[in-house]
Amino acid sequence: MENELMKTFVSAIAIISALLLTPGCSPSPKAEGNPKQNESHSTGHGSPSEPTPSDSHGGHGATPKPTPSDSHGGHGGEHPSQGESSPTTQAKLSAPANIKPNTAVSLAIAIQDKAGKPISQFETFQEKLMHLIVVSDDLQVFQHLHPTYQENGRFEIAANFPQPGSYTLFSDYKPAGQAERVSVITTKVAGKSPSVPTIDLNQTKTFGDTQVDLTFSQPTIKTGEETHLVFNLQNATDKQPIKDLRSYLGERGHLVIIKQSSPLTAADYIHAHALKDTPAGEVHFVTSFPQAGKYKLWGQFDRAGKIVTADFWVNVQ
Ligand SMILES: [Cu+2]
Repeated sequence: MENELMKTFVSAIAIISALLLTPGCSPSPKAEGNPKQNESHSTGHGSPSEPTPSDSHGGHGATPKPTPSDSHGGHGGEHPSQGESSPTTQAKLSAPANIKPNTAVSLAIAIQDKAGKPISQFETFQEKLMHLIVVSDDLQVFQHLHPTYQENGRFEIAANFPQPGSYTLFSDYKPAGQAERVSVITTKVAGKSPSVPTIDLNQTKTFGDTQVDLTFSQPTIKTGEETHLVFNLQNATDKQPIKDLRSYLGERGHLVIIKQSSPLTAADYIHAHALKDTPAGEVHFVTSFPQAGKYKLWGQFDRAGKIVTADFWVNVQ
């Protein structure tokens, strides 16, 4: 079955496009090319593009091991290792032409320079060569995958899209000797997307055996302000701090934040790193939010080998 699917790659390029980006460094980070190239896969929501931030981008990688005094997650140009003037890589997705919900599909992602030449050397960061965050455009579906590197710039991964509608894939990688990049690719899954559920701003939720309380350093989060986010993890049953937290991809936890937006772009994506040396059962992150709006957060933690994904919404003013 996989082979069959692979064969369809040739005729079935789901999209393209890609961009960029070195946070904060691109003269026009929002990418040329997206909307029109994706036209045939557009969502049908007909939403006009939002104005996009030209000056800041979800923060990556400049400082992989933030310390408590380190404002990370970064926005706004404090990226010492990201001074490239032309962040010019792109990701191209090959996927079956007609993806059905809840069906395994093989995806291939080709990383190229702007001229279409494969980039073939990558560096490992957070234990992987590529981190792929897949979200449905309504932000209800979230997956964190690690495609396998083949050769010649090509990564492969088996995916499964649980609901119909449009999806955005944030591929996060680090070409050898260069800054971490995030390229955005999109695809569409056959069928009508479910209606958008209401946004739940509750800060205490239970995920399986784990109750998670999310607290922020400020009562009201404002655009551009450094914000501490604390995930307090307890056993759902006895409300005691969990004692089985393990390192996940080299850190106490991972946090992906995406701004509700249409279309989603790399500027809407923030990957924050956990602070070290925080109390048992607590995982802390520091970031800032580049624009006002609604953001969805997914904190991921390893409890004795099992990944807990804790999602929340937050309003930023
Ligand atoms: Cu990852």
